[in-house]
Amino acid sequence: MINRRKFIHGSAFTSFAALLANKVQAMPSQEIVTGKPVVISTWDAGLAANKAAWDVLSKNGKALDAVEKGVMVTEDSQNCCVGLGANPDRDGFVTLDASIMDDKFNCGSVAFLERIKHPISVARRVMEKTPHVMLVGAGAQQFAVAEGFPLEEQKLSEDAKKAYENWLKKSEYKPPAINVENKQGHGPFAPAKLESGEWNHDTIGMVAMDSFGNLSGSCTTSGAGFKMRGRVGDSPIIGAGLFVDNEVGACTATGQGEDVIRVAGSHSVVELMRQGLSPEAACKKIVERIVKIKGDKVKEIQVAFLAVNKQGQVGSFAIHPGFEYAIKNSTEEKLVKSKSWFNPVKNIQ
Ligand code: SD4
Repeated sequence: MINRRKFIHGSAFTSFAALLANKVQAMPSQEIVTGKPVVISTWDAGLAANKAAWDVLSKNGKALDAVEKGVMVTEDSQNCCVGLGANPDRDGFVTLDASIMDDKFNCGSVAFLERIKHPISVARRVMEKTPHVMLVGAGAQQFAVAEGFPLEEQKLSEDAKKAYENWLKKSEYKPPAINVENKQGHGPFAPAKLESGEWNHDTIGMVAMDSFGNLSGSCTTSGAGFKMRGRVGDSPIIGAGLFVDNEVGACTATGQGEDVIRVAGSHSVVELMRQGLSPEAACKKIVERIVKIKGDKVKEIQVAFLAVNKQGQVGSFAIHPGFEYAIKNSTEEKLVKSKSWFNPVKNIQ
């Protein structure tokens, strides 16, 4: 169990006022300007996902196809907490959320979907084949099966099984304290350390600009581990976990979905970019809004936004240090550490 002292950063502070006083962002804003096409996605799983997206983008493919193909890699991965092997809800069932949005405000999503391997592709079918934007639960599953998606057996990964058995001992839905020193847990979304030693996350959000300059985005997740049955996060909610306006830019979110939803996070970031803010500045403003709303409780949650604007400028901002994103274009392929509202903390016992 992580010691509470571990997330109190540096000097002692006990109140929200003190928290505000300690807020620092010393780093100069050096946003990455990329050529098109470009793809960016959340966390380190984004590296593999970006490769698949790049296969599409580098052949003058559409951003929409790229963001679907990209996150399918993550949904497929046995070592990942995004797809069917992920942490279950508190009743032991894996329930998945996903959304997709193109350059013409077409969008589709699924939520509380069980036993389907590629929720992102079901979300795309919702967008393309139904008059609706969102299908949930049994209805989403029924639609997926009718569209030819196989109904899989739920098979928790070994890591998820262990985590669930461990959770059952107390059966408490209580976010673990944040340890900003390691891969910086983020409430109930603390990254899982896999047997392989890798860290993993339960969400991937991806936005891309293709060689025609068109934007699209996708977001797919198993949501919060051991959540209440029926809980849906921000990822399938257009405007919260994902938003694309082809005239302005695109944004995706990760972290505590409830806090992303309450500020219509991704939509708010895009609106600020419309007003002229850079992607990083826009992400920062919405993080600050959440920080203000949460007061002292901000210590317990992580939220991060990742955005690209129409000029190919990329930026992100998180509440806590440790959020990273993967970027790929014709000249580079790398993980970038995000700036954050809290300072990076070193050597905390
Ligand atoms: C959710 N935003 O369901 C997702 C979880 C997440 O990294 O992003 N985890 O609230």
